[in-house]
Amino acid sequence: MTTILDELRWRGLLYESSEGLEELLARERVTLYIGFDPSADSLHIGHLLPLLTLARFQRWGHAPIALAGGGTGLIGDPSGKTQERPLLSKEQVAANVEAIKRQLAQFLDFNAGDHSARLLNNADWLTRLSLIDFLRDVGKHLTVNYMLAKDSVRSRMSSETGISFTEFSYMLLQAYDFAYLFEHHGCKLQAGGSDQWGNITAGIELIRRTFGQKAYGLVYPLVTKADGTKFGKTESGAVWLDPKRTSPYRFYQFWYNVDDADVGKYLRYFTWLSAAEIEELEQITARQPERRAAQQRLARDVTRMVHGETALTRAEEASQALFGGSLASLSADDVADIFEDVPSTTLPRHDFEGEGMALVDALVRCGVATSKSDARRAIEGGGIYVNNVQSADLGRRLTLNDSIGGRFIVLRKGRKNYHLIRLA
Ligand code: 629
Repeated sequence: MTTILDELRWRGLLYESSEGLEELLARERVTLYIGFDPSADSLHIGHLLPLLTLARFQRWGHAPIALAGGGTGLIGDPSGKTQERPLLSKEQVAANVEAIKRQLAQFLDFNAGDHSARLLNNADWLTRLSLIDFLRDVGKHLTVNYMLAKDSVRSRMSSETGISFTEFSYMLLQAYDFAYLFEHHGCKLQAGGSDQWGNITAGIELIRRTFGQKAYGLVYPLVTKADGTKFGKTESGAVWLDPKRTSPYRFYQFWYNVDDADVGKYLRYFTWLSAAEIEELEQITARQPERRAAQQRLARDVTRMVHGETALTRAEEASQALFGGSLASLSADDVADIFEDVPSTTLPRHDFEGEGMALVDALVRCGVATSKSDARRAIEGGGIYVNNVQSADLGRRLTLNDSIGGRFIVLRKGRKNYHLIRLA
């Protein structure tokens, strides 16, 4: 391999790039950037590929800029959107910028000498730009004809709701950013997902018109799923990078559950594994899909990268809980998260105070057993577990000491019939 493009190529991440980019990257270390609009107070897994792209360039000796769109976030990019979006308040955008800045910084090395990362916010220059200057220095260089030909605009021309002048102008702001970073930070390359190609090429055009110089673009494909459904969405919505929005356990589960048909591609996209390591995991998947070796490696590597080693260990322990693993190290919040989808019964806390409640009675009240004699048979047969510990004692009583954080007791009948007691 001679340039990072070879790596992006074998990873399947090279969708489109400017002519001459290969030669440029073979010749010099460049500064490149990717922009992130603060549409929420957290990034989500749709942002992992751009973050990893910056990190991969940095490992090859190039200097990455992560750009928070504190200015562009006030306008809203129409690219890839079928509908006009409501404006966020200025306060909301500012708060979101602060939240995503921390996440952007996490993936990059800010102490790498000449190729150290930089974290910038386009509000610093866009909000200072006067309307007259903008129309003279930016708007004059690109024709409306050129702008109308972009996919992001064209697709909305025929739509019922159309496109506001505000969103229509977005590409000029992104073009101006590129020209600004070119001039002030020596940035010659902008990367992004394929939805950004139109905005990136508008910037290249503006740089050519204003400075008479060449700039470059590079986009990776949109992440797809073999079954045709949308990547990154679960029943509970997006998969966020913020552990308060998506717990590390859910995050881990998301990756562990990807289809066999997708796992090889995702290992190439989202991990640092070599081609040889990925090919080996693909062979294991073909021969013994039930092992889920490739999914486990994917879930481990991505969870570790985003949430760290400690959270990964906890997520793996939590993942074992539904398979009979120990609950000892789990918090009540973990239990709520893991057993969210199992049947549950809410019982008054005071029933568990002091002597507590006979296990036999609890099994009947929760419907785990059909009668007291059924409950006794199950206990004697060794088929009943309290917090995943077998309980073959007919005299067993459940007390607050059995509760996890004073909130839950986990009953299990047989290998995998779980029932959650919620203390209220
Ligand atoms: C100012 C803002 C710039 C350059 C870029 C931008 C943001 C850009 C955008 N990007 C998406 C986002 O913010 O909307 N106009 O969520 C998102 N991006 C990463 C990838 C993307 C893209 O952050 O480029 O393709 C997702 O993979 O959709 O000067």
